[in-house]
Amino acid sequence: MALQASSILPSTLSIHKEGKSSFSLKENGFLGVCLNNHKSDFNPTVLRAKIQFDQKNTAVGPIRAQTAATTPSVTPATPQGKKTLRKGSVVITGASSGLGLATAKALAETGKWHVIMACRDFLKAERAAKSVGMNKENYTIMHLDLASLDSVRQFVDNFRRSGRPLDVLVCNAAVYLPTAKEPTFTAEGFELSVGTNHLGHFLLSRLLLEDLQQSDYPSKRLIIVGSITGNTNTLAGNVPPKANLGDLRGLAGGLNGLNTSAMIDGGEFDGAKAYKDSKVCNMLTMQEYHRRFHEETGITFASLYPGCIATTGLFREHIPLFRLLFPPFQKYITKGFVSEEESGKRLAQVVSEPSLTKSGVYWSWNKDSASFENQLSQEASDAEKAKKVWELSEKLVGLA
Ligand code: LMG
Ligand code: NDP
Ligand code: PMR
Repeated sequence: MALQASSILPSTLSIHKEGKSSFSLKENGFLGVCLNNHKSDFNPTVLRAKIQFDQKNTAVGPIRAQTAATTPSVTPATPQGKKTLRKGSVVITGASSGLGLATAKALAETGKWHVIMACRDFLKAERAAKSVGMNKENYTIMHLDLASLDSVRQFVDNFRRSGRPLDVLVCNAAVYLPTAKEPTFTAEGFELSVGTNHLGHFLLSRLLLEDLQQSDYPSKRLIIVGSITGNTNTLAGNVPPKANLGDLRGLAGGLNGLNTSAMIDGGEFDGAKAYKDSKVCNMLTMQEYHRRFHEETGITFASLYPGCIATTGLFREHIPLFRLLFPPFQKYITKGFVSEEESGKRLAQVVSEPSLTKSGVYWSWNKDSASFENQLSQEASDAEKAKKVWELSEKLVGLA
């Protein structure tokens, strides 16, 4: 194992074999290893931009007729006089399979959370919730198709009408189209992977920021699932095709593949690259949220790499040979494999652990499944790029 690992790592990289160090080969497989010593230039205090709530759709603006949060977050009177926290209310996109479902299950079974499963396939979600034994009183399924901005807006309306507070939002859903020869598109004509994974979540989270702010829950969080494969400071992020947003000319052009490229960097369509680029957008967006809104709102913004969950539906479009070999490859060779259940526990920690309230963090876990703050690649922590992605995305989803 060690031989294989070292043979594919650059000679400049030194790895501690055993260890106390958080970057030992064993602890991270060779998954979390940084391939350079890039120090993040991320300084929330210096870089924090002026709060600028959107005029049309977010924070400021007319107070909604129906108010969401009515339950006080702390109910003081128990017989013992102990203060008890009310049930938290968490929206998880793509909770009908894989990581989202496992997270929904982990949170629901604590009895401390009501999970709103925001899914494009209602029946599938219902069957999935039942199949993992979730108790009806701990979840609600609501329709959301991230590949349609109308659907995103409809979801927000429906959610508000439900009268539930929003304490945590988890942007988890994603599509991965590694074998597609030609791009496919969302309802608004954006390339499907970036359109779903990034733009759909961008609009959803921007609209729901107001609801998060109105929540009286003690720890409000917005979590956007990232990935190692978007980070080129890791081995996994160096498997071609590599993520690269370039100068964002394709994104600026609307990713429609007509008068402009379907790829963010303006290049030829490549489904695997489009997915990895979308993950870079997810991680940049989380940091931009942190810079713009953390200080003002107290909301915790976080991203994470939950581990390689090689058995999920994410690989449904890949060739059968890949689907067969990928799990044992990750289990026995890279050692980056995690079960769906374990990954769900990890994301559930980011949702609810009192120790994970730091904002602006990209969480990862070591071989003992202990969380640590990981470092993002240069591109995925580029504040200038984050700002540009934010501004271009605002235009594309109709917020600017
Ligand atoms: C692109 O190709 C496609 O073009 C694109 O369409 C999309 O699919 C994209 O990321 C997805 O991939 C990338 C291509 C180039 O990668 C491959 O073709 C790799 C195929 C291998 C798939 C990995 C999973 C299966 C591994 C099988 C292992 C079997 C063992 C299991 C049982 C163990 C029991 C004990 O990728 C590259 O060029 C890779 C270059 C990166 C680094 C160097 C590669 C050396 C790899 C050595 C590591 C370990 C050995 C594993 C064996 C690999 C066999 C192919
Ligand atoms: P799955 O395919 O199992 O889950 C993805 C979920 O997203 C499904 O519930 C799917 O719905 C939903 N979804 C897809 N398109 C839409 C849409 N248009 N509208 C609403 N929901 C949609 O994959 P994973 O659980 O593996 O992926 C979850 C997250 O984890 C993703 O963000 C992925 O990038 C990330 N991740 C995964 C890793 C892995 O190794 N698997 C590693 C690192 C990160 P449906 O059930 O209807 O298809
Ligand atoms: Mg990768 C060093 C360890 C490591 C880890 C943690 C992953 C995670 N991968 C690693 C290594 C390698 N992978 C190596 C050495 C290869 C070449 C053989 C390799 C190949 C590979 C392919 C072809 N890996 C892949 C693919 C995919 O199609 C997956 C992908 O890129 O989807 C975008 C994938 C993944 N590897 C991972 C993880 C987590 C994925 C799933 C992608 C994601 O969810 O972001």
